[in-house]
Amino acid sequence: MSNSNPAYQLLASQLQDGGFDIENIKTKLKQQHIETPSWGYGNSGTRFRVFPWPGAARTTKEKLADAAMVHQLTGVAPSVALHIPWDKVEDWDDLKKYAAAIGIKIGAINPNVFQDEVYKFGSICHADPAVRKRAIVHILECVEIMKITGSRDLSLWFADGTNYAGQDSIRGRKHRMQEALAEIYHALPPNTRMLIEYKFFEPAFYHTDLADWGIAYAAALKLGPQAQVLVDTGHHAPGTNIEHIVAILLDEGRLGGFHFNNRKYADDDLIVGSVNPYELFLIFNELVAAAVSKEKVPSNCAKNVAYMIDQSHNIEPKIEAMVQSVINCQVALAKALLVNRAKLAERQAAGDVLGAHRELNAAYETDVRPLLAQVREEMGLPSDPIAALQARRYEEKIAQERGSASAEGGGFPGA
Ligand code: PSV
Ligand code: MN
Repeated sequence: MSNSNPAYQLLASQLQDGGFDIENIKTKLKQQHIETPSWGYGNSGTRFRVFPWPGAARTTKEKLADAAMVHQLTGVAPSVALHIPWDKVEDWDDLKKYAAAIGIKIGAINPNVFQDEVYKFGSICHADPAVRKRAIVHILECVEIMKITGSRDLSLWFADGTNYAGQDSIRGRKHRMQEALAEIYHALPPNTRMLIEYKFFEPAFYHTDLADWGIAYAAALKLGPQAQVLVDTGHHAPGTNIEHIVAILLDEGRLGGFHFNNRKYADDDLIVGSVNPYELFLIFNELVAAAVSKEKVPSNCAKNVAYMIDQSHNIEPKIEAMVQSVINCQVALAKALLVNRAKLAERQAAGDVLGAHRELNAAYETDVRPLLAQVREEMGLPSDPIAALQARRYEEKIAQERGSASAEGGGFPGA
């Protein structure tokens, strides 16, 4: 284990002087786990155009192979989320074996109840019981898939809502949703979870049935402890204090997971931490604070959070974008681990408003790149995953092998 990097040595000695346990920090960074999404490896686009990407994955196995490459380069992305039916295969056992052979696990299962013609007016909130039934049957099929793949999380997002005042009964739709969720909840195997994702608008423009964390939380509370809230960072109105939501959900024991991405104006799947790295740091700060808290945080909530990326890249090289996303999450966690919590608590207790703020920002302003390079070296990984990706010429190789699939091929066809 070499400590040859002078920048790391300087940082390590500063941290030791500041009372930090550097080995513990490195262990936490080595244990980080970021799940990547299968749909981030296929073609994707906006409502205006899907640009076919050379080498974009065309099949579920190709998506798994790309996810395995991201894991090989970063060491902290050992699982991939699937979207059904986009990733549906005939032989699930075969897919599971293939995943194991290339060193990747199948993670969260995401049902899709938003693309069929029948879902024009919604799925589980639809006024027609036959449409609701169809959505429930599909989600129950996903629960069966989870049993084969060994997935812990059923990740639910509904495009349900209305476009015009008076279009449907808001409370009526709420009751239909709760009834459907209860039926699905009762089919969950033990030790699995239902993650309920909210989104404040789009595709519905007047009201969305699961618009915010309060609605998702109320639904989860009624269902039981296996139901938790999923925070997609892109699904908030500009200005929303996401770290506040994270802190509250953690404290209530109902934060189930994240869909990481970034947006400037509205949900648009930009690389997490690219527009607002400070926000990402503040989110990780709440997670670390809850994990190390001496006060009781219910049911080890912070330790069981599923960290997932939900991004479909349109103009960026897909593997490089995913590696960059994983790195940005590592940077945010590393900085959050460098918050001097004793000093911060001291400043807070003293009512030192700006002193406390500066204490938090001191961690954010630390250059953690030498620390992460050291962690990677100790894990037997390339110290610079992007340089390593480029040196391997993986994206060129898959572009030659796979060519440019049609815009419809194997991915998220865009909003
Ligand atoms: C919806 O915008 C969403 O965030 C949900 O998580 C979907 O499953 C995902 O994007 C892909 O469409
Ligand atoms: Mn999402």
